[in-house]
Amino acid sequence: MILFKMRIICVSVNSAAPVFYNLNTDETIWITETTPVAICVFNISVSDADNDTLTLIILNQSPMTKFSLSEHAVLTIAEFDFENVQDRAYTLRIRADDGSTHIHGILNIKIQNEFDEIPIISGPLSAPIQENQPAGTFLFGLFDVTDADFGDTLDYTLSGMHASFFKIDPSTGLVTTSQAFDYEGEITTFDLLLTVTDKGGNSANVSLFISLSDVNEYTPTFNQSTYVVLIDEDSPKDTSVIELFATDADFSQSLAYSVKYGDPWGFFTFDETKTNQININKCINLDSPDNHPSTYSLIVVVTDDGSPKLTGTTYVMITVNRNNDNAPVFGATSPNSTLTVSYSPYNDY
Ligand SMILES: [Ca+2]
Ligand SMILES: [Ca+2]
Ligand SMILES: [Ca+2]
Ligand SMILES: [Ca+2]
Repeated sequence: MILFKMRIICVSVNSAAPVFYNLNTDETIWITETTPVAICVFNISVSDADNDTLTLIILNQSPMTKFSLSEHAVLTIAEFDFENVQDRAYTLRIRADDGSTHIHGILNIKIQNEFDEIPIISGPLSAPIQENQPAGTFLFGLFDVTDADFGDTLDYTLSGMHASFFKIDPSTGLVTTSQAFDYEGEITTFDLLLTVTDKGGNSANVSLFISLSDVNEYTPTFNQSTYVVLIDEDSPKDTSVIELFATDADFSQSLAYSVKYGDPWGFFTFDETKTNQININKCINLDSPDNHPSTYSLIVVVTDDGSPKLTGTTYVMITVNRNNDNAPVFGATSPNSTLTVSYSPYNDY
């Protein structure tokens, strides 16, 4: 009898490839742009009928490398920014390898916008407005606001000490006056606080400064329509002649005085420092051969510094008091001239 000894060797045959359960077709998931780093955004479900040890790798990812694998977990390794159009969608090609066979799966990761960008307010943050403008006047160019978030909308509000004097359109940010203002009134500058809030609740605020500008509404007026003054002949240069007074109801305007008519000789001028005072500019000698008059009727104007400028007028009547500054002289000197001397006997009896 012949006995055969049979030795049976069992050899494992890798007959089954790995199988993805959630990457069989292109899989798309959404994550927000504010997803932090080192967060698991997807768990790959894969099995192998042979119970082989599987190796998972990301073969490639585009457009940038922002994910890694830790066993079956897809992790973020960088931050995202939806406002960067290159940073809105990723494709990961993933391979599962059991040592002899491998399969591929595609994971699409899309980035979802969030309203995470804070509004930015920029200048000039101040603006002038003329007095007397009606309620509802727009204040253009007061500020600019930008918000980098795609599709964000902004809400505008005003607060602060003088907020009630102005209105702001909550959706456009256009600022208008809620009343007319008087520069000659109590308030000429306004302090406001602008707050801009986006859909994500992010807000920014800045101070706004609005200043009222004067309109030249009032003509400067002298307190007298005519001034009368008497001066001495031969008064020296810079002698004060008269001080004139004018007022202007526009707030804090400067007034300038000048002689418009009546002094072609330039005898009179306004003091350089006390600008409402007329001084002697040139000594007046009534006995000069030029035969200067002893009375002067000056038309004097006062001009404000508004735009356009306004002027007021007054009259200054100046009389020069003749000095008895010439002794009588004997005028006839020829040998044949006759000097007549009269004599009035004093009758004291
Ligand atoms: Ca935003
Ligand atoms: Ca955003
Ligand atoms: Ca005014
Ligand atoms: Ca004025």
